[in-house]
Amino acid sequence: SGDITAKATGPFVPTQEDYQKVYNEIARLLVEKDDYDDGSYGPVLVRLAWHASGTYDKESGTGGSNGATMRFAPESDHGANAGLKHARDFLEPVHEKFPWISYGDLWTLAGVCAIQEMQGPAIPWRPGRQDRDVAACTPDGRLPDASKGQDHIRAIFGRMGFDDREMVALCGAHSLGRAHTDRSGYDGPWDFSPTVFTNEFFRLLVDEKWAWRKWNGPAQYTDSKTKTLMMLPSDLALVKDKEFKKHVDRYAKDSEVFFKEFSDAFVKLLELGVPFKSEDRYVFKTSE
Ligand code: ZEM
Repeated sequence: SGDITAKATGPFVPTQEDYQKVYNEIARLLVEKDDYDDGSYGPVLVRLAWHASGTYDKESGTGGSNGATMRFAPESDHGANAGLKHARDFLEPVHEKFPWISYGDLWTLAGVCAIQEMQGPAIPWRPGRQDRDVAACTPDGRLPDASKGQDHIRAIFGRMGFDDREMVALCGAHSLGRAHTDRSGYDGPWDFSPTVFTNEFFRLLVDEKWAWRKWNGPAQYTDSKTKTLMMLPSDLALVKDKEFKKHVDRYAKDSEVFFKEFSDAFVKLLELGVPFKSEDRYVFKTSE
């Protein structure tokens, strides 16, 4: 009888189908909770997945999405993470419904779900992150500073193990969402469809005239035509730097190439520093 008991209460091993259920629940909540920003929590979920992962340091092997240490101060209070509580709180009911999933897996899966539901590319994903405690929090300063240029971008993303092409592709996520004065101090969206994943960020970078915005906030650019869009100094660095600009031009011209190269780089980002047991990745079904 001991055997039978062990079988009945043995550890729950989730399957792809179980993770698809988590995906579906996040997708459902994205539709249900539309009273936020431009009508979607999608962009801030993408930013949560990115900031959870982008702390990775390839030399020491520390940081990354394994551990989900942004649950704790001091990491939750790092300036770069201002506002991400909205994303973490949005996902809390999902964790209550599926308590077997680690926060690291939940946050990265939510980033994948948000991108796919906002009409972006498929992002193959695999589970395996384990939550760690406050001692694993990373030091402040590992995420990029928007007031800086190409050298800083190369230093920060180089530390994670990315090359120029991947850095530019990843920054294309700025087709989503907006900046908030009460978070980063910056203000406004990058394009006219902040809840749809497109290559518009690159197209606008190349096609529009960007001038310093005249205001009391931090130095940022505004488009000369409508004065409703914005670019960060770090965004403009992508067209000021010759090597970066090559990729900006490629992505501005060809949305398919951008989608493919973004997906590859985002898969890599979400997996930095995670000791996976399986090679198999899941491609989740997007909702209708
Ligand atoms: Zn962002 N990002 N980012 N980014 N980001 C903001 C917003 C968003 C930088 C940055 O300083 C800022 C990547 C790269 C870089 C998103 C995704 C990704 C904001 C505005 C700033 C200041 C925050 C606010 O006020 O709410 C810098 C300097 C970057 C590199 C040089 C990469 C890589 C991303 C994902 C792959 C997203 C989706 C947002 C919008 C968030 C929202 O709440 O709407």
